[in-house]
Amino acid sequence: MVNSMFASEFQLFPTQASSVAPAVDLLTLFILAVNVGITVLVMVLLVVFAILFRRKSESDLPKAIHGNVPLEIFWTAIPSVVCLVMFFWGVKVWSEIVVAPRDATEIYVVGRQWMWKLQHPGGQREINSLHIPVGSTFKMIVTAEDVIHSFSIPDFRVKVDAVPGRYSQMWFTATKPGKYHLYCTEFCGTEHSRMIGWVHVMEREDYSRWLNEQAEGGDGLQGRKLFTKLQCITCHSDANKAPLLEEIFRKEREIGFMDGKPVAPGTRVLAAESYLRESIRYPNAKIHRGFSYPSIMPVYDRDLVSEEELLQLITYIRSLKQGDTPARTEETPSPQPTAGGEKTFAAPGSGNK
Ligand code: HEC
Ligand SMILES: [Cu+2]
Repeated sequence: MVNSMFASEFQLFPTQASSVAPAVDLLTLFILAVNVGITVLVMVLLVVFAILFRRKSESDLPKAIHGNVPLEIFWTAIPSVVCLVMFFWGVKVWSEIVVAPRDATEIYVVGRQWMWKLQHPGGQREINSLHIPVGSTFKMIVTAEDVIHSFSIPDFRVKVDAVPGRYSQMWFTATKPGKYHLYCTEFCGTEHSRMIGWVHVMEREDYSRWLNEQAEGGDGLQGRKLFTKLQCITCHSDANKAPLLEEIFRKEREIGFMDGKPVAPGTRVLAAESYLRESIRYPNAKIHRGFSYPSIMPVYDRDLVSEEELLQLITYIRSLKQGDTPARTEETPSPQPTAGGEKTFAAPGSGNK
């Protein structure tokens, strides 16, 4: 909320605008109090002792001391206890911040030089701004297109690194309507300092209005277009060629190969965002059971599919209901059985031309 440099708005602490903010502040204040307390104590004793035990005459020689066990135990035990309190308290607050509640609404965040791109589950997209309603829980799934960035909202006391090739998470529940700063807090190049934006926390009615205004196009739709454009459809519309992707999100998928090696029957992985991402970027990392290694699926690297498009594809796959796979538009090569009995297929366009 601190929007100007006027002294009247000067705040020692940022506004507490999320559900975790009070807990974070309390811990911070505790650590600060301990630090200030110890510093003051040491300084005062320094002066007092310098006066009390100063050398009073030339012949004044201090008594030699060879250790003091009780004293040493005392000054080891007390700081250890204080540090352990900080540690366990820190772990408690940290684990609250890290583990998102299950009912959180997911928002995808992509950082790139030098902007934040955000996508709502309904497909609404924003750049350098985030609109959310007060009182609802949101989970950010954060990644980066190019270099490491860091997504930070100080008034919410949350921050997470945006790392290329990885989905990091964080969550928050905004508690006060208002406008809050959004920063990149990892130096990411010349215009790093401009990689900023606003989080608009709105009353529920305002938020629904905003959502409706924004709902054109949408990510699912973009994803669906890509699904055809990138030829995913040529394989993924026929269960004999490739697994159907209907309703696979957050389901357990049985795999046959991992990193090129066969795995025991019944080995399953959860088809969450990272699995879908990996399946598209590195099809050979895990092969769906019943399909051969290496996968016939092309590697969709960064030149073919940007991080943003990848998220649109994932949004589309998430939304794909039973029987929803669009009809194939192109002829595709037919399956060629191999000696092992497993099916292999030619890549689209390579066999029938
Ligand atoms: C040449 C055919 C082909 C094309 C084109 C293709 N795939 Fe695949 N895909 C497969 C096959 C075969 C598998 C199963 C073997 C494996 O896991 O790699 C697969 C697996 C997957 C999986 C994992 C599914 C699961 O159940 O574990 C996902 C997700 C996926 N593909 C998405 C896509 C997307 C998105 C595209 C387009 C950008 C695409 N595929 C293009 C053939 C294809
Ligand atoms: Cu950045």
